[in-house]
Amino acid sequence: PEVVMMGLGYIGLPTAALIAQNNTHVHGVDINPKVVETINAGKIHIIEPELDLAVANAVKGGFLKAAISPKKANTYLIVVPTPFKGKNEPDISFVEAATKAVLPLLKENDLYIIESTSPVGTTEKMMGLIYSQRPELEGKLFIAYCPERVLPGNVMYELVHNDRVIGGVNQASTEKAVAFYKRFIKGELHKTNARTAEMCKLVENSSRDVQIAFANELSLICDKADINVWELIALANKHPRVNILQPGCGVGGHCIAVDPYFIVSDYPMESQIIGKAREINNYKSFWCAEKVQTAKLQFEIQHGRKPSIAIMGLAFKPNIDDLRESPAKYIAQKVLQNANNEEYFIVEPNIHEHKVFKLTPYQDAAEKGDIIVFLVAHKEFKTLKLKKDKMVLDFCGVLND
Ligand code: SAJ
Repeated sequence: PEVVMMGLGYIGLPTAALIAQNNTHVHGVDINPKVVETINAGKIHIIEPELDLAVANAVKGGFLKAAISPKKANTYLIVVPTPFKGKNEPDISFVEAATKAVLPLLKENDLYIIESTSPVGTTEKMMGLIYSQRPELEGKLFIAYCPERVLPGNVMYELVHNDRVIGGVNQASTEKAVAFYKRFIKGELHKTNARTAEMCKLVENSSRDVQIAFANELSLICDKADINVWELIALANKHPRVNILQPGCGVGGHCIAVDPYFIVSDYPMESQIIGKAREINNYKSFWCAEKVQTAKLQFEIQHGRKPSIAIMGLAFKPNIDDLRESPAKYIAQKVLQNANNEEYFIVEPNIHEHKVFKLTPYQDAAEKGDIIVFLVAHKEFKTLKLKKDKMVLDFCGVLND
């Protein structure tokens, strides 16, 4: 193979398929034998539009093969997860393990690229690790960091068309990495150094988190001030230089709710706003769960009986089936923990079955629930005609569109 892809997850697999589509042999590596088996059968283990066809074609054409260990190649891409450990500390052990696995295979002039979201300094750290084990290669490898910035649900398009930031540990590495990505990517390729590229990825997601926190803070203020926050934001956004995002039931997913901590844990004194934004966005979910509790009591006082409650949406954002790090799921769990013999209907139109939640079709839940709690602005909910006597808690603005 020409390329070894370490990690065949949400980013690694689409990237491997894209490279293979360009008639380049890719050897994909994943520690999970089931994933390897699935891909070699021309199938996929994640849900992403158009990915299934891309992988099926790449495998059928013989350009993509998966295995549990790497092979000799010219270019090595590290695209593995960087989760947390302990108290919001980034854990780069997967990046380290993948690097150790390719270490013995490296030869002069090879290109080694990290794409995984990583704390600042990780690329230099891995360079140190590589050269400590292979001193004869010192200065003879090209080493770079190039983060991805694709939006789940639109990965196959954005992989090709988004601009990319590429930072080498030296000029020659940057140039070599740019030449590599140029073969597959139509977006512009912006050159910088490795540390700036690492920080750039973290800053992009932190910027969005901070902006959402501002919207969420406004939603709390408006709740007290008896002002419709959706109307308020729409009006404020009529200003030519104001562009406020939408409040919701919190921030989820595996990027925006995670990456800011990579800055906060390394620069705790300096990252005041970034840290506070995380707190505000986390608090918003807790606040929503509390609001449901209050609504239940209110209903009981008004009607002299217990309400039934429809929880609308579990995914981490609209129109996807991904529940990872989902604030809606957290709120649903919290509300169910507080259950006191009320009847609950849990809705997630993008999922057929769930091992914990018993799911109800959204129309039934909206019909039967006394209290309707909108957590995710799924498109299905926008067309619902709710009866007048319903008590509605719209935390995601689905009725204000
Ligand atoms: N959200 C709001 N209000 C908004 C927008 C979003 O509450 O106005 C919430 C969503 O409901 C969701 C969370 O924020 O819970 C994150 O959703 P998202 O659509 O903003 O982002 P992700 O996590 O799907 O993808 C992000 C993207 N980053 C940016 O937009 C800066 C994507 O480009 C990155 O590639 C991705 O993170 C990643 O992998 O890092």
